[in-house]
Amino acid sequence: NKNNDLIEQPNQDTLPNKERRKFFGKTAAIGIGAAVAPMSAAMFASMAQAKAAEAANSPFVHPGDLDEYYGFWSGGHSGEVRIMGLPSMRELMRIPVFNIDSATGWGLTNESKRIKGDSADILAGDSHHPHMSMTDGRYNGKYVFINDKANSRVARIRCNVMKTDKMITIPNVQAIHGLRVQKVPETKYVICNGEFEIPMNNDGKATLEDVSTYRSLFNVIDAEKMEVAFQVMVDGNLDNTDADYDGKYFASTSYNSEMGMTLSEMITPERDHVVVFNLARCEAALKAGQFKTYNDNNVPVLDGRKGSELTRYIPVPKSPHGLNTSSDGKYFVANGKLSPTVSIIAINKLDDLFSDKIKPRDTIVAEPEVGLGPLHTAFDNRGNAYTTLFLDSQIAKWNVEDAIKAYNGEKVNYIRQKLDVHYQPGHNHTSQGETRDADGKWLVSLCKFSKDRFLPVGPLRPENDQLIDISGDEMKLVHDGPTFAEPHDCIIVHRSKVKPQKLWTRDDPIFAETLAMAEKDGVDVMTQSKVIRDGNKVRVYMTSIAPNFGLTEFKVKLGDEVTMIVTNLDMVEDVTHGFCMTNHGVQMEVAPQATSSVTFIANKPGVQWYYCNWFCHALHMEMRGRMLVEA
Ligand code: CUK
Ligand code: CUA
Repeated sequence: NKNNDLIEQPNQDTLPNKERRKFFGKTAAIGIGAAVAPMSAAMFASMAQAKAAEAANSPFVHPGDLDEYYGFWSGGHSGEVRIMGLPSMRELMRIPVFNIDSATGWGLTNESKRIKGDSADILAGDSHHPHMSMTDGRYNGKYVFINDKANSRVARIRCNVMKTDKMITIPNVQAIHGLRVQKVPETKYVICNGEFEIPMNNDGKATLEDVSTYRSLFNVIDAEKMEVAFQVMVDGNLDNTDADYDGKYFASTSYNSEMGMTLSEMITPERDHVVVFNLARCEAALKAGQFKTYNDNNVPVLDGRKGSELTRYIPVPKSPHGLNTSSDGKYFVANGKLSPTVSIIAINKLDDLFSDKIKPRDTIVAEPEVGLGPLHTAFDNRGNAYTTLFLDSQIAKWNVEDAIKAYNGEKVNYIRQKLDVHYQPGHNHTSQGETRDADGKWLVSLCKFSKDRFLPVGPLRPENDQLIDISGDEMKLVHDGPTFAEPHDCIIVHRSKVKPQKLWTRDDPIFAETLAMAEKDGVDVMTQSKVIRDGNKVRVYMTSIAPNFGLTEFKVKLGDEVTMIVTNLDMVEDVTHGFCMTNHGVQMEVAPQATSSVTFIANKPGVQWYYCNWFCHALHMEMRGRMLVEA
């Protein structure tokens, strides 16, 4: 289309488009060559006008242009993580984590089952809090960690391939909820909260009605090894958490300090607390062997209950929820939920608190009233905080230093603006706002209800992820984004921090074990397609290069256990193949230069066709073959 070529012409100079053009191949090359007709003055003028009309911090990302930020969104009880482009709010990719995924075969392939490990049989999850690894308080683009509240798990996504590469079930706890990373000096630890209190031990032998043995644990995970380094037993349950910018303290909210078992019991006390954990003291206690183990596992559990040297309990109004560290590193902010306030804890007072020079409440430097139902707070780089008000369906923008002045009796209005959002926001997040690189450009409000904002789609509605421009004095709502159940939290990472590979490298650990098996079978998967029989186990090694599978047929016996090992030899970006064995519930993705494998029972006699289910070539439909099953 000539017109399109003309309109896109000014973009040809930008590298990403050039690269993409190359990869479109012939058609695009002809297109560029043919676009010799100069643009008319009128066309330039109208484009210039359109550009000028767009705000300085424009939410518009034109076709062919790339977003400035990666967003990592949790998928809630869909169990996944999603990659969004910001500010376009285009969904770029889904990363299956705790769920099973029909397209990629996550949860079906041998590689994904190995990564899921002891929970390979669990096919559901509830992911809430995605957070990227950091170096010196800045995103380092290496990993994104995510919790599974439903099955007490923590997983890691490796950002060079954007796939889940580790998953662990946390012992001694139920429902891993709040999760963050150590920010400084680097993400040595991932921290997360066990939310639901359970008996210690939870072996069914104690009197289960006796709640005095119920505990909630704070969990500290070695980020590289993905093993629990230690746990800390606390009083009360735990909800959300965050780390400081000094590498010294972690803080968690507790909404049920009284260990109530019913809703009314849980909201009785006037005050709950924030628990602050002293990392150096915890590590010293661990080294000194001052821990116990429970439930027949050997994970060290430190005692951080009231009176312990490892922790301090700071009373705050009842049922706090979100816990957010300000991007200047000065404050922990606990969000009131049932109280219209947020509690600001000065991090530079925590040394004195731990050396008992001051009382817990002396660390509170302000408790501003922000509105009804404050859940989470985000920060810009100009001293402002943005708190979601679940009940008011608003974002309250307030100034932190002014709130502190008001707490000290000065007559200042710390509230800058309240913006209606649609509706009932849970988390919000600013661009790079949980790091030193907070840039004060964008805020996302993850609204739990969309109600009338979209075409009705039946009783179940999408959520509404709203994009808000915060670069000026006033917050401006610029985009409504329907999303499927249920993003709880997100992070917004500048694209310069993330460098994904375009092809798999053959030495990737995700399929290393599969290649080791091939080597044992004497098969070079890059050059050979071969059937290895081992009793009633059959391993079928097969190459794929568009539009051919290395085998057009292979023979097995009814009841054989068949493992398909498919290697994609294509070196061309984006040419992913798939493997699907019809009528066997087996399918998987095989991206360029990857090896994937899946095991199933050949339980149907006769001819069973397999085919490539990722559209890869003009002859994609013909990319298929037969499994001949002899009865
Ligand atoms: S929680 Cu869902 S809105 Cu799991 Cu971070 Cu607050
Ligand atoms: Cu290979 Cu479709």
